[in-house]
Amino acid sequence: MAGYDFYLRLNKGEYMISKNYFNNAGLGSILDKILAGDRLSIEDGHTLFECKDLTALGTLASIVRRKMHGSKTFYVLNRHINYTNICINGCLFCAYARERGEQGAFQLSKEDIMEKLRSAPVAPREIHVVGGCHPDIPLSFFEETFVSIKSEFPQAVIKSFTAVEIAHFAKIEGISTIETLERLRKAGAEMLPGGGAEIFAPETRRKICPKKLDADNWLRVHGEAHKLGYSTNCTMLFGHIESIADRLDHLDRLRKQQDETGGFNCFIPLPFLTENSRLEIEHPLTGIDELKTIAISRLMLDNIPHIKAYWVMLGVKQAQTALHFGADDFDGTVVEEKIGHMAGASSDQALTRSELEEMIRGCGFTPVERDAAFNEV
Ligand code: V47
Ligand code: SF4
Repeated sequence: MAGYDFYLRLNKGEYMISKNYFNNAGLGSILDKILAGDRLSIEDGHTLFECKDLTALGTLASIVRRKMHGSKTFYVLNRHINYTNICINGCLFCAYARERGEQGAFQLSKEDIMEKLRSAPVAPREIHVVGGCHPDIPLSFFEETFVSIKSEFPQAVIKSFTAVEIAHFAKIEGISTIETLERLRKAGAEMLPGGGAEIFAPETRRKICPKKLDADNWLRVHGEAHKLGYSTNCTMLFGHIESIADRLDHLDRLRKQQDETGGFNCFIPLPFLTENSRLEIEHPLTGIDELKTIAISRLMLDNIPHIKAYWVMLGVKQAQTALHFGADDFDGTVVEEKIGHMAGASSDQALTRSELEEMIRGCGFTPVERDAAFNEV
């Protein structure tokens, strides 16, 4: 394979690319594909995971990230609302869920939700609503709540319910997931968050969340949402008992779904936090593995525009580093978060606009405030 050196100038980033260096790291042909804009195969994904040269991986992911977004790093003024932790699914990894009547179980009323929104330090542009699969909260509760939210916070986009919750509501109401999505859209929902994807590979999924909606149905609900005009996000929970092949299978399924229905806006790689979990983990996730997985996600998901460095789960410092490994979004103010913090997240509950901007600038990027759909504001 020919070795040569060249400068690559991309949207305010300049890279000295030595082909010999990438050849020696075993990544020469992958560099060629990336520069040509060609899709990476699952085999390429394995080569990337096997590569020990973290700097080479980071450079490849940064090339793609710079081509797509230059030095911009996005953030949003958002507010999370976790409306209940009562859940019938009992996923083994989950530290958040409780059974009804169990100590620590909670369920917010419509007034509780409105009060939380009113007390947010700044008016949110994105309201992220997710919770457990509660046995009997009717869909009408959310329809009424969303109508009130939209009338009091018309500038905010409601990003609500994982595909798992959508399928759960459909089941308890005896209606289709399409009808569920249509009713929620009419009430004001515009986006679906990416949770509930966990890991798609059936055998591993059965071990970590046997009662949860399966991969095909998770993807089907997102496809239906895309066709109804929702834009949606997607996630992958990694660093538990899954294999590298499971991670690559997961990324490949998301990429195929995106080829078909095209509505995924952002991918969020979620490193597994182990506190209060019933899952036994043999090899705890390392910081290196987190960065590699983020970089490889950027490289494999050539058709998903954004990769989120979710500071709540990664921790702020690792989220900053992730911006040099392919991530271009820093999520947002969040204000109150329970899912990660009940699992041992050591990050703060909230960040302010100026903290977000300072952190982004501090690692050499340009902060850009966005709305929920990634339009610059
Ligand atoms: O679905 C649960 C994960 C997800 C743990 O769409 C855990 O913009 C790590 O999906 N350690 C919910 N992760 C969070 C989520 C999300 C967050 C921020 C933004 C968006 C978006 C989506 O959290 C769950 C599950 O995959 N999770 N427990 C844990 N112990
Ligand atoms: Fe319920 Fe979600 Fe926790 Fe699973 S991960 S137990 S669906 S709250």
